[in-house]
Amino acid sequence: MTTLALPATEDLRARARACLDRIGATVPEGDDLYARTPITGEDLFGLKGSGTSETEAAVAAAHETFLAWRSTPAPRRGQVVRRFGELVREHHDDLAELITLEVGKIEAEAYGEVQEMIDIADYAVGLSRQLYGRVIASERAEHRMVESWHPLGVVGIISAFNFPAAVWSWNTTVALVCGDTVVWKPSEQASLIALACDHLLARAAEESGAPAGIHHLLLGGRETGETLVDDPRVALVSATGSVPMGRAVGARVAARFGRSLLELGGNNAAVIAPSADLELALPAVLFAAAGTAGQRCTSLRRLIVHRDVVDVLLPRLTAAFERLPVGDPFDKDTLVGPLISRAPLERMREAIARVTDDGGKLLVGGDRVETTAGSAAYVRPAVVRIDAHSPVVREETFAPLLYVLTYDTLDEAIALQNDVPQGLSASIFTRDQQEAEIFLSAVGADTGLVNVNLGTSGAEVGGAFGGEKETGGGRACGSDAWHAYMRRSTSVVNYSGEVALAQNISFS
Ligand code: UN1
Repeated sequence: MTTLALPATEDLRARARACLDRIGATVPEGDDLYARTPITGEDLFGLKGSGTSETEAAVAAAHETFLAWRSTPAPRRGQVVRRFGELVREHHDDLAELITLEVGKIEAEAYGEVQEMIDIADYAVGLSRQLYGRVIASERAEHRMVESWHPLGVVGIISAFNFPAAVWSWNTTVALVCGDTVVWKPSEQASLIALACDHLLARAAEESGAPAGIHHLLLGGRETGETLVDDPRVALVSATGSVPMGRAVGARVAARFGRSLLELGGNNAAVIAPSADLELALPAVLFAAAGTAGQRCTSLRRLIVHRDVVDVLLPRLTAAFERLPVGDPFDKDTLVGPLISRAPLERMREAIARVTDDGGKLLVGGDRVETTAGSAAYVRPAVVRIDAHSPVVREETFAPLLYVLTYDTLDEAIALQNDVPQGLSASIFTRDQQEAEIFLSAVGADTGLVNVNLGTSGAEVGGAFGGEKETGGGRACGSDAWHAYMRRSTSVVNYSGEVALAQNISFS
């Protein structure tokens, strides 16, 4: 087996510097935290972080700005997002390159992530003219009942490394048109991308006449996040990350009666029914399981295959996994880049060890790819055949590890899909319409995203994105997810000139 040759960290540092220069962002150098590239696993820059007093000052400034921003007409608020979208288009290549450099996504996927930023910006601009309320029939004569939506306040965003720019954009573009201001604590593993996004938004604000204080970036770790989460001026905390993180954030925010929007782990399954078109299912499964090196919250973790097709599907699937090119994400032929760090590699190996102890069988992959850079974490995507009821299947391992389980009846497949604590995404591959409808119905998959004849990942921004159970219940992106970023008021106007109590009460 040959050793994977990787570029020199020195060159990657120069590339990162050049991207940031073209974008116009400056790096606050210091030694509080380190920007790293997973391509070699080595540090790029030492950074200055935000301490407690900076965090508090950012929230105070965001709150101060909110008091004026909330009265700016929503279509005008949309102008800052429109300009932001233009700047993202202009710097599409630079942002994508930075994403590849800092989180290791292959170029096509990094480019796609920036496209997702553009898509949500377009969506939010349209939304800025559509923050509709309702008129509701009043039970009283000559009374009008209306529902209005008003800006909520400061939105605190805590984002993960795996969608370092798009998930922030989902939250920020929508929050801004809703009249909120934003304080963002990105993942420590994606500070450079955050600096780039923050700079482009600041430029958009300046060029569209919006106040600079609508957005604040905090670089830092857990402590910075906790200060943000506990601040009563932060009306909504939108957090993406692990279930333990969400459990802690949700409880702390609830304790002060704040609102939270949680996008946590997934343990997503695809069902391969006997009638499935395997030509369609195979590439979809491959992308969902091994794309982004298995580091999407929507990544496919469990393949639930009908017993009649498993022997046909498995050899083809394992052969396809075997051929997956793992390597430098800047290499055009690479489909699987590095893991973000050594930690998920270790967790993947532990999971494989547990599975094999439990009677499961590793069919392909799972071995670390030797590289010229010792700290990098490249792994061959793995497929494991395992008993459907093995406890390890209920856990999410954030790495390219796919469990294959078998089933006999659709009811059993649905029960298996639902028998995990997480509830983000599920799909079924079938040509049987009745089966598809049942899978989508109230007695079907219990996830927030449910697909037919496509994989579990790669949702479009137009729909509401999020999931149930330990995934946290939040919804971001399109549809009516903007409601989470606003406060609702119900108002009744009496134009009858008379006293009329609801429920026919007489009080005279
Ligand atoms: C995530 O992994 O946190 O649906 C977000 C998808 C992307 C977003 C994933 N649009 O896979």
